[in-house]
Amino acid sequence: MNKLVFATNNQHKLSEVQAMVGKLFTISSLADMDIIEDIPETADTFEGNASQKSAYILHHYQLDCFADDSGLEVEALQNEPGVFSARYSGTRNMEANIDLLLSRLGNNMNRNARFRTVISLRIDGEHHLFEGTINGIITDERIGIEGFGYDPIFIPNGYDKTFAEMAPEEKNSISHRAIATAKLVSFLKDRNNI
Ligand code: ITT
Repeated sequence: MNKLVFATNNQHKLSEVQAMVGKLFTISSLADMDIIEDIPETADTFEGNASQKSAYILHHYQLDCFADDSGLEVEALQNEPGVFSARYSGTRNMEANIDLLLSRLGNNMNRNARFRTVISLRIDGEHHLFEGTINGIITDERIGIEGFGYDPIFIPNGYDKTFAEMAPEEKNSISHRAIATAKLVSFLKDRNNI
């Protein structure tokens, strides 16, 4: 069994990625490795933050690993919340983060948005980046209870339901994280001849 360390404290991300890589790889989170500190995320891009998280774990713990930085970009809000998605309202409270986003967007007719993920992989002294994007629109109110984060207010293009109305398998087959993770897995399979 191939083991990989996913430098995240977000249990939802961990479950999504483990479901996507299935039996090919076993993913360990930071908690599984007894790493409990808050890892700095001070860059102003997803690429920068993902790279910062993976570099931190490599340099402090000498562990090959990957990290994901992700978030929601809303066109009419000049791509906010972006890298501030987890703490848009100044706290990690998702109720407050969604309330703030919906109130800033107000009745704006432009509801275009996209979720983006960048995965940074550190392996054998090399650094590789994998990106995934999904376009959609922001709803007027929350719909659905599945998923996490901004899922209740995001309808991907081509669908008539939010990510939070989808079963995990459905979201995991189309999401930004699914796209980036598929690139990561394909890279690792090629490299390991599996
Ligand atoms: P780690 O840094 O420990 O991985 P985090 O939750 O802080 O966990 P990020 O810094 O990447 O992760 O912030 C991403 C935020 O963007 C996340 O907390 C959600 O609010 C939102 N987000 C990311 N992916 C999402 C998804 O698939 N569905 C809904 N919201 C998502």
